[in-house]
Amino acid sequence: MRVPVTVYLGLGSNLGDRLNHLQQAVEQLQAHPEIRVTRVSSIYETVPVGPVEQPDFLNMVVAAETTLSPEELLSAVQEIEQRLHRVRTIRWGPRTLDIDILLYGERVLRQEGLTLPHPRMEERAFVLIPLLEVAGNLRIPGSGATVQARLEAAPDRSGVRKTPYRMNLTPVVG
Ligand code: X6L
Ligand code: MG
Ligand code: MG
Repeated sequence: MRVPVTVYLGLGSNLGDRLNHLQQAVEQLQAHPEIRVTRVSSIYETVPVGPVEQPDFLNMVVAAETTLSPEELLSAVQEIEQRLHRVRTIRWGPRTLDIDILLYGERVLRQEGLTLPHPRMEERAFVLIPLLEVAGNLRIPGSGATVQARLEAAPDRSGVRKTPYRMNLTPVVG
């Protein structure tokens, strides 16, 4: 039996029915037999960061426990992205659903296709603001910085606005 690990996932959508995409994503994560969603952040509307001009995002963070390995978790979230019709065209371009593994327990990993902690999370308010809600005093593995400290230095803070949208976490018995 594998010991469950606490993971944090960053979710984003900026195409189509963005809220529905996030809701479907959380439901599909929860439906996975080896993933238990434990906390969901508020939902934020965020100005796009990066080199591509694109629509505003909805972003949120979920905390979960999983017995999947990092690689297995990556496959699971990529399957969910595919089911939500993610099409990979422009790098860093618009997408129906993006699920990033931000943190996998205390693990620091540099593999092709999977870097942990997520390589850009420490400078992105659209990740750090919702992460702070679900992981208050956490220190980021590797750097040892707190989420709060990184947030104070994040350049895109003014582009992150809390929405009144709320994810319903349907409890799973068992
Ligand atoms: C130079 C080159 C400067 C690349 C910045 C920035 C690359 C952001 C990738 C960059 C660069 C990213 C989201 C987003 C994206 C999102 C919001 C990325 C991946 N995803 N903006 N931009 N929310 N607000 O989820 O983060 S593209
Ligand atoms: Mg992303
Ligand atoms: Mg991604």
